[in-house]
Amino acid sequence: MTSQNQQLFDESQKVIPGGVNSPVRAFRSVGGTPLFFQRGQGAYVWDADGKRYTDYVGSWGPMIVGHCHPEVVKAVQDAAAQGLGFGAPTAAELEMAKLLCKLLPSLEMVRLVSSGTEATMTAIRLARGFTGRSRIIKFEGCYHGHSDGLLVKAGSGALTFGQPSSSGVPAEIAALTTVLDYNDVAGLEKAFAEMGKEIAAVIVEPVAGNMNLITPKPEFLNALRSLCTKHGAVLILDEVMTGFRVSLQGAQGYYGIKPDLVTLGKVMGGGLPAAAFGGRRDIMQCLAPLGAVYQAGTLSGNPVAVAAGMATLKLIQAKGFYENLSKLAKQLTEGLSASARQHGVLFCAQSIGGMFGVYFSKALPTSYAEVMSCDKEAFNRFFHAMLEAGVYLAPSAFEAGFVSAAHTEADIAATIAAADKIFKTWK
Ligand code: HOZ
Repeated sequence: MTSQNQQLFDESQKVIPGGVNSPVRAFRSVGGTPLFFQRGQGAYVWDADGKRYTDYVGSWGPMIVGHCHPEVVKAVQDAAAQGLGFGAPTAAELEMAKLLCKLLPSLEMVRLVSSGTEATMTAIRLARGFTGRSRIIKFEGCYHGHSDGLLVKAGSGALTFGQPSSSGVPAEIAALTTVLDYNDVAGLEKAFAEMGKEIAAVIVEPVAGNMNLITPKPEFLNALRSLCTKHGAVLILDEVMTGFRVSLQGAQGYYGIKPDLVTLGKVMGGGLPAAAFGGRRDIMQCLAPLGAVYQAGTLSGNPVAVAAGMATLKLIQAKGFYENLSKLAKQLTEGLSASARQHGVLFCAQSIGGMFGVYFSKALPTSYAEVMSCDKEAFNRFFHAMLEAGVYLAPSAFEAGFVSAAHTEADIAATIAAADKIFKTWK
């Protein structure tokens, strides 16, 4: 009998390109039929065939308190009952702006938008408007949404399909983006020495989470900060993924680095479309209606999305929240690594806060090149075996994984046991 997932996928492909509304969902990297989800509760999701999975994707990061947390659902219901959207200011947006500025000290002012792509795209425009310069620097394998100038040697789905630079991006636009190697201080210094006066901004994922997971070397973060300051370039930390994920103060708090602009999304929307960018007051004041840099959005600050985000931001401020989250992620990666070691499988894993990476390689990768040399086929086999065992990992070797506060130690132990069974007979 054809599974419901398969039937839905067959039909979807007739009316939706590739059958999906975002490329990595198509399972092209790992092969097979994508799951169509019916519902989620806590740490679990159920597919169209009614099969339950322990979820380590968490909607690609937002579900930090688990699916359908009662307080988030109630907040959404209450907000929806008051009006789905006004396209006008609300008190709730002000509350969210104040809370974001309180939690992230680098935010002196913030503007709400609807997606991470919008946030990064506008942060770049703002940096260009502020500096009067055009060139931007990004790092190979980092993903900052799908605006033209940022889809150059990008990570996530772009990387997954071997097309890190998208067709449709004019060469003239791509030429304004300089791509360097992540964690390469010498490369960064050279770029600034050669064209420091042209550089409007450097945009970086402070923990790279769209080419699997790569942590930053402290000297790399220091060089980013000092070179941007020295040359008058705007340092944009893209914390869409790491914001409220690696710690309550994001990666900037975790590593103690102060950006000029920050982009946020995912967790701050609690699963609904809310995102933001913000930072130094003198830069943010260049935005319309105060300044000449334009940005707008009918859905910006949508009250239902803001309600979901605020309820989530309230929950993550609970005492011990990040200690517990980090402990769970660590238990997972340490347990998987120990099992692989015991069975002689070339595998390693690491976590930071509530995000983690698993690699079929001898050592933890620190660069794009090292991620690319991990055994992708081994990951794909592991992915499918885990899926069979009821564990949902990101369907690509180039995406980070996420745990939520709804995962229990028993969930983690069951996941490790499932992997152990697979590693035992691994060839
Ligand atoms: N860009 C997301 C992964 N890093 C994927 C989003 C999606 O497919 O929903």
